[in-house]
Amino acid sequence: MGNTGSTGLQDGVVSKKELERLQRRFLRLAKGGDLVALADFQALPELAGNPLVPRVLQLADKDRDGHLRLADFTDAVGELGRLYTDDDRAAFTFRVYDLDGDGYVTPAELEATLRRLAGQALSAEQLAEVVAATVAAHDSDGDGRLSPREFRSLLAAGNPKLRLSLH
Ligand SMILES: [Ca+2]
Ligand SMILES: [Ca+2]
Repeated sequence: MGNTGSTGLQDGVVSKKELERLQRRFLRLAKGGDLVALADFQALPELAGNPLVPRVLQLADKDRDGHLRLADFTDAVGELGRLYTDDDRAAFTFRVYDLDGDGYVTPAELEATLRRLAGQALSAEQLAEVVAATVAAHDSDGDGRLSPREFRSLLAAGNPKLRLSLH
């Protein structure tokens, strides 16, 4: 995990230099305008191999029109650059997994993201087992889904498959 593609982002921390490089990239893709389609971004060779990039870009697309403005993009990358502490990173990782943004990570959401991360490495059956076991182990209030606090405990358990890996 984690070695597919390279965004130049390290553990959620982006340097100013990397931000500037990505902004130049953006401007080239925008061809003089201010809008870039998410799909164009995902096709960039340095991002294409990273299974979490589509989701991170989707989070950045606040009005959900499938395009990013330079300001959205700069905000999103800047936010990654401000994930200094484990708490910051855990909160961001939670948002990546909480696909519908309702404040809980359900087994289906966990499965969808792990499917992206695992690719064909796990069969559907194995993946379902991993998800069921993972949720069971960390769902301390027994409601069948993971709250931010329960998700923290999952991240703290250190399953490398679940770490937010952008590099
Ligand atoms: Ca959710
Ligand atoms: Ca729960």
